[in-house]
Amino acid sequence: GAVKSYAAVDLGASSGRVMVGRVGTDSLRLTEAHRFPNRPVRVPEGLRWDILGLYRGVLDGLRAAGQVDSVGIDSWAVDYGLIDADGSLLGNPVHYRDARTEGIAEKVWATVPAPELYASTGLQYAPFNTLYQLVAARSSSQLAHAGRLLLIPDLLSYWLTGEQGTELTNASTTQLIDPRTREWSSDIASRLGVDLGLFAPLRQPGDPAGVLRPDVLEEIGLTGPVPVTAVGSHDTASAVAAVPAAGERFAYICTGTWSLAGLELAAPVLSEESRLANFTNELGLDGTVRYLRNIMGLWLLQECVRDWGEPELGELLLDAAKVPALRSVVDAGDAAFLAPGRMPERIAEACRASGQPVPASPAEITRCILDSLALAHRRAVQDAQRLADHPVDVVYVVGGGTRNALLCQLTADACGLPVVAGPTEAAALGNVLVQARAHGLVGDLAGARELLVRTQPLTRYEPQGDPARWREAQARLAVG
Ligand code: ADP
Ligand code: LRH
Repeated sequence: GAVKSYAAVDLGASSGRVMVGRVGTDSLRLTEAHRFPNRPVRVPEGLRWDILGLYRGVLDGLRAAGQVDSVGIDSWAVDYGLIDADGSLLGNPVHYRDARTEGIAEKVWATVPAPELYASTGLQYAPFNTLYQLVAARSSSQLAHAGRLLLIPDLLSYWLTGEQGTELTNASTTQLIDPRTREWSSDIASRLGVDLGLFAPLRQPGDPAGVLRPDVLEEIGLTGPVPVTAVGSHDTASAVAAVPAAGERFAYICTGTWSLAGLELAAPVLSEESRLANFTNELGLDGTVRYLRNIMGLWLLQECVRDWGEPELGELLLDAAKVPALRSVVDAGDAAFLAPGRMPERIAEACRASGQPVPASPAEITRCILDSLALAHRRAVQDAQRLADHPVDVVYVVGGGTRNALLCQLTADACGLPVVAGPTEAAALGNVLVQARAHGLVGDLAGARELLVRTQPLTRYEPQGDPARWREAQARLAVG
């Protein structure tokens, strides 16, 4: 049958890439057209995304991708650009690791108590949820001059097409969507002084999102019309869509800058117990809910590697594999690790504070990070099953962390479950599959996942070692 080509723009917090997916009725091949670093910039007023640099990377990538049947865009969640009445971007988008949201949650909870906010929006507490960012910016002159707010993928889509929309999966990370109705939560917005009129109309994954503008086509050397298709524009929504699972008895961990660990459910879990366990209910494809916990993820290692002057990752991981297991662990779910800078010292300090041996060498610190991530994966997978009453037999690991065999094996050991690792570029594949579906090339989510199982290389890790060691390590943190 016919093979179609789709460009997937996937912007992660550490790198952006433009991938090309070639999809036929029984084939799926993904190749990288262009990859570029995503390096935020600290200016006097705070930490900002280099959005123009990213847009340049997208254009370069689309040029390298060549003629495609459609383009889809996904990125990290929660952040946005503000647009004025003339259609121009007002300032550089603020980075979710910026300090402006410190202390804001308490202000919000004084108006809408935290339990009520959770019951209405299903989102875990994270200081960077768009809602808190908007409350933090309430009296800023940029917000006063803004006519429109576009989430990052929607902003890039607007620059490429001239059309504005708000894609649903990413909108669900604003904390302004009700996960039961999958519509705006106007009551929460009005009580907190957020003008929902700032948002462009909601779009569903698979909806058309315009065509590349003539000047864009000219700049990247393509012939129009090239449609842009809304995908699961939250990178984690796209990554979960590309979890190569069958049936329902599975957990997933999307590992990259973050580890997002949890379940795919048919309905949100909004219990008080779930809130206290800090599980979120983000919206996925086809009416699904992504019930998961944010874990600091490989950010911890990225920041250490930056501090150490960028040593070769492969060698560092080989050395870490030789360090004895579980000597010291930190709470990889702790928001204390959110801000950039001084990461090796912060990890050492956390070990000292909980009365454990203090890791010193890069190999020891790396080992501590990987053990701690595996431990946090275990806890999230266990808690999610209990809170959602949804047992699993297998854990799927997708994203950049699948290239870290030690992390995958430790995750299997800690969870006491087999881990199936791959695909590495899950978000881009989920992005491509939604485009292919919109054009009738693949069936439902289950059909798309079958295609992944048939076409993508996957690695299986069986659990090894004594699970009691992980229980003991967990107990150290609970005491510390
Ligand atoms: P994001 O989308 O959040 O930017 P990725 O999914 O691209 O993140 O994952 C990036 C992470 O993948 C890196 O921080 C690194 O830890 C891991 N990684 C990338 N390449 C390798 C490699 N060759 N070996 C081991 N780990 C790797
Ligand atoms: C991962 C991710 C995650 C969000 C965070 C802000 O890239 O989208 O799902 O919580 O970035």
